[in-house]
Amino acid sequence: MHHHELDGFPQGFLWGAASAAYQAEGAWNVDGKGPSIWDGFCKQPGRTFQGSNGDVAVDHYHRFREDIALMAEMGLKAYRFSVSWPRLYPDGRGPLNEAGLAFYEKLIDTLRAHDIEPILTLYHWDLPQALQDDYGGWESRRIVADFERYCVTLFRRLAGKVRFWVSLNEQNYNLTNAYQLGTHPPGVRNRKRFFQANHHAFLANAGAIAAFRDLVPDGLIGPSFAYSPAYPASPDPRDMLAFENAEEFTNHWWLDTYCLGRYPGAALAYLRKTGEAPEILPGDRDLLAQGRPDFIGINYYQTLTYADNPPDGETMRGINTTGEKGTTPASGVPGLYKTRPNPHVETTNWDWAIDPTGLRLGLRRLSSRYGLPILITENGLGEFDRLERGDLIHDDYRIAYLKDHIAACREAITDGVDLLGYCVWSFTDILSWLNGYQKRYGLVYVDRDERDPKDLRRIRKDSYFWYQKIIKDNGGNI
Ligand code: BGP
Repeated sequence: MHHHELDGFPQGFLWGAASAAYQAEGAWNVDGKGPSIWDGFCKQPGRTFQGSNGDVAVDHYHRFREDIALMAEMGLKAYRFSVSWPRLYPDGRGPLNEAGLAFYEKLIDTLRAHDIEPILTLYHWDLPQALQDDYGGWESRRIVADFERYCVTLFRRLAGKVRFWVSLNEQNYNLTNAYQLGTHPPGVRNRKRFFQANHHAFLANAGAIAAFRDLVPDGLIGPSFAYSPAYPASPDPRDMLAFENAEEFTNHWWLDTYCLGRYPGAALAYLRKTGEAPEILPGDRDLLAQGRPDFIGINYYQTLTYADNPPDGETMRGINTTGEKGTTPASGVPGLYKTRPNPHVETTNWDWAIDPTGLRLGLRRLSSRYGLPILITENGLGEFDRLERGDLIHDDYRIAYLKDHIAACREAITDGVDLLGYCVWSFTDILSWLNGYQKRYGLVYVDRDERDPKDLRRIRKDSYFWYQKIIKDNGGNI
């Protein structure tokens, strides 16, 4: 639909920016923190771009006051960050490490002192290594109780200070990489194990949300989903079927379970036939039903376009981690679907489709299907940036990307979507898990590269000043 006049952004709209503990904090072994599965994984040869890791990252742990001062100057309304589980529980369980919690209390108090709303992510992939070693991490049901205990500690201690909570970040993307592609720790490639680990993550998510209801009655909680709305490559019925398969296996598998408490039927039936379906025990369904969130968090970067894939067709392939444009192979599940480039949209240097309309239609699909408010917990552009003489970064490509996506949000709001806020990924440049430091997302440049942390100086990009103005006008000029 073409609107003649657009609604404005609501009062109190959360204009935010986001980060994650492992990608920003550094201080990987400081103040009693235990190792996470990423601390070890990044140091295995060949795992990440040029062997980059988050030992130092952008040293947010020690520089958070400086970073928050930059947020305050920008007028940022919300900052999304994640808590590192092994900072609080070095062994995943056992006694609480008070020094770890104290860091987040200071961070939150500093944000609050500047009227910046904290959005706290409970889990952004940095599982305590001890739990991986003890019982295989997400592959064991024992994780459900340990995760709940960790979350309850945070609920009890921070209930009065934090209103917005994100449970699991990108369970779909993280566990697909961890158990299908083998590209995130623990580096497994086995679909049966994938669906079982993923089932435990659903139970953990629901258990945390159930506990939240008692302990943080005034708060709002939801998962963040890596949402790539699906397109069919053509109206050929075979491609249409592939598109439906992709929607069900890559989107509804998670979103239906979070929001409706059950797996989508055709996908579950298929997996029962292939022997890959998760084991669902009595009681699981009741627990899942208690996990209905207050909002759907989405991390939106791109749409994906799907075509028919015969039983001997393309298999799952990893992403482009070099920034050499055009090097991403087709990827798929034999017999279900495969990806195909969309000739109607531009791509980034990492081959991600640039598709603001995809954000609008994705917001509409979710809003209509689930009837929940939506919080955009991540959206942004990873690109090479150039630091020019005089400390200037002219990232007009990032401004164009953000502008078009914020405009799509406004269209979606006019379409009737209840949108709570929009977080740019990321506030400062940070580590990109597999892509090193050269794939930059920040509104603030950080002077470091893959091997050399240099002086980690913070420099405002052009996009920083642009977003400052958007916030000031409450998006009015978009
Ligand atoms: C999401 C993650 C983020 C972030 C972002 C950008 O998948 O939640 O942690 O990294 O994507 O992705 P990348 O760094 O791979 O470009």
